[in-house]
Amino acid sequence: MAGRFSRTEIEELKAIVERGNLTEAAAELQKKLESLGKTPLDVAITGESGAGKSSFVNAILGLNEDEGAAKTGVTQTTMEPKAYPHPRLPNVKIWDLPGIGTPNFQADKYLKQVKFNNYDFFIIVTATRFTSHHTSLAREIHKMGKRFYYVRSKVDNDLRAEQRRRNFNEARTLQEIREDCVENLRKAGEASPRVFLLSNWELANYDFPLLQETLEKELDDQKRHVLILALPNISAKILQKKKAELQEHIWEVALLSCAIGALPVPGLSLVCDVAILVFHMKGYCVAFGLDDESLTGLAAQVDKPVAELKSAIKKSPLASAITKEFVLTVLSRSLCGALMLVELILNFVPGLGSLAGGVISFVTTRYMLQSFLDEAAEDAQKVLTRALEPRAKESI
Ligand SMILES: Nc1nc2c(ncn2[C@@H]2O[C@H](COP(=O)(O)OP(=O)(O)OP(=O)(O)O)[C@@H](O)[C@H]2O)c(=O)[nH]1
Ligand SMILES: [Mg+2]
Repeated sequence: MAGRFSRTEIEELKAIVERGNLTEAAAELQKKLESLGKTPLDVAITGESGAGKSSFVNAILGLNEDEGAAKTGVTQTTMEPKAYPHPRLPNVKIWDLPGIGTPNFQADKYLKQVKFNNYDFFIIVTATRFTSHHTSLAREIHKMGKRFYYVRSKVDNDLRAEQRRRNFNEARTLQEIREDCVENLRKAGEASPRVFLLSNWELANYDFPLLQETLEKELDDQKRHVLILALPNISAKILQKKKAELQEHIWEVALLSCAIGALPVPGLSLVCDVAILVFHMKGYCVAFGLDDESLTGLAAQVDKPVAELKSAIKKSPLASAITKEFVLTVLSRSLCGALMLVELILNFVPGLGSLAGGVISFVTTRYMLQSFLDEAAEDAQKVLTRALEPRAKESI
């Protein structure tokens, strides 16, 4: 709820105004928020040739086979890892590593060659069975103090083949594949194997959500934040996660705005720092795929006209339309609601009165970002629903 203040928020607000040195507080908050947005995340995808590494890179980044995507179906001969930056978050890179299939494969040499230290974690992919190449690689990765995850790709193929059988049961087939993988891994020397089954064509299904949750649990706070924002917008659950993650940082942005707003800087907007709002609102749109590039990519993926997806957007503008002028217009509309909250908080914490400028900034920023986040999340869900709807001719 936009109008409610938590105890922590009020305590932080009091602390920041009581500390007195607002320039320092603003600089500190600015640094914290900037480093959060710029934290690098480097994910290495490895496995034998044809396992579906390049397809996984494209699926995770939401790239289509045309511009910027990793080439699939072609045999790689190079030993150079290739970086695929996230199309909108340049600090996130997925690395397509060379195949590991050569008969004289040596895990330690391979890891040196691909500069293992550059990656936050490794995903080891197979489309068939796991062998000693995979496990020796995993052991070396572990020795280097890094994490790895085993992925079994192309399960859509396996399910399709099994569907022809009379007693087909999807859950049972998946369980059989999982048990088979675990057994291969045990035989190849892995003591406690954990395998994620997925299809690069249907990332929202099978074990990808579980892999994603596991990664979130095992990454530190900053990297988790970056990972969540970089995830492809393929399910309602991912959209909710993004919303919660962005929401968690609203009050920090508002505190920054408070510290700036309380400073007697001539010429600075009295109500709040508009540039901060522009920056974060644009960020929300990009995270939710409410920008031209993401919508065009999604339209190509689901084979629908981009205008059809755009028509599902009801409330928020696209990232490119968020300008200072746009924010000022919304501000003048929201000011009444925000000022009522200012009054509420000033009555609630009387000592804050002396810093009315900062408090107004805090409340207005928080109010604006919260309302915008709610609307952008709602629109993103509408776009997703529209993208996943069966096409008109199919529903006849
Ligand atoms: N059905 C199905 N096919 C897939 C999947 N992932 C990849 N493929 C297909 O498998 C083939 C190999 O995929 P790539 O992504 O090129 O494999 P790679 O591991 O990058 O191969 P190299 O670059 O040779 O090392 C391509 O024809 C893909 O279209 C999947 O999840 N399901
Ligand atoms: Mg490849």
